[in-house]
Amino acid sequence: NQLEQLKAVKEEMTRFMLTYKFGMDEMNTKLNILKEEFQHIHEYNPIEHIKSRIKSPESILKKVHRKNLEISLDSIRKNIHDIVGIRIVCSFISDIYRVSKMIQNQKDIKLIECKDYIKNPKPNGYKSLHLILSIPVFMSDREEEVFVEIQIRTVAMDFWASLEHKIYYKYNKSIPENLTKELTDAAMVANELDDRMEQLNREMNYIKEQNDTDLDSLKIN
Ligand code: 0O2
Repeated sequence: NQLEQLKAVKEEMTRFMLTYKFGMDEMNTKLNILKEEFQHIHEYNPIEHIKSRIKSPESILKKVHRKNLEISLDSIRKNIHDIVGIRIVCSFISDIYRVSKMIQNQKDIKLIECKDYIKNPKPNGYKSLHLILSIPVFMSDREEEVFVEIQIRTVAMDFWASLEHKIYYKYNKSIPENLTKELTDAAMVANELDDRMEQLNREMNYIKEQNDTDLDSLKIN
């Protein structure tokens, strides 16, 4: 009888994790469509690359413990919003908001929470736009809303965050003070690079628009 019970729990866990995989697949399909269509229409791609992952059952349980949550699938479903994590890396800051809007404009996607660490960076210098979304997943006998966390950032923000993340874990979550200061300085440099690249991109677009207008007037004449 205990064996039967264990089998049932295992089956429930597998179904639970599968639902998140489907949610991730669906969101990735949506993002790839946006990416391809944008490239086709605007001859430009605001998305540099996309990475996605599903939290392992072990990390989910660690978070349950850290947040002192009730130990049940229902409580995990309600309270842990980053079982599916997708990171979108863009070239320019303006692309981040453009992509975020395109995602939120889709009818079946609900915005649950938006944390704008670009307008309000973390004290260490961390920047990114975080969206918690819910997306419906249709299965053979039910429909389920799945939470997905999307982090959208520039190449420079991503470069900084991945190094900071490595250092954070290397020093067991307490980074020495001199490194903290250097990381904050580096975040400022990354920030400055983003601003300059954005400006250059604006100038390039302006010149392109001018050229297009000149060409159009040539066609009319
Ligand atoms: P990992 O390994 O990337 O998954 P939460 O614990 O998610 O409920 P919080 O802190 O409100 O609570 O979430 P927030 O602020 O939205 O941050 C969640 C994720 O953003 C983190 O996930 C990181 O991926 C990223 N992040 C946030 N702050 C920092 C930072 O200072 N440096 C770096 N490098 N990344 C950051 P995890 O689960 O912590 O880590």
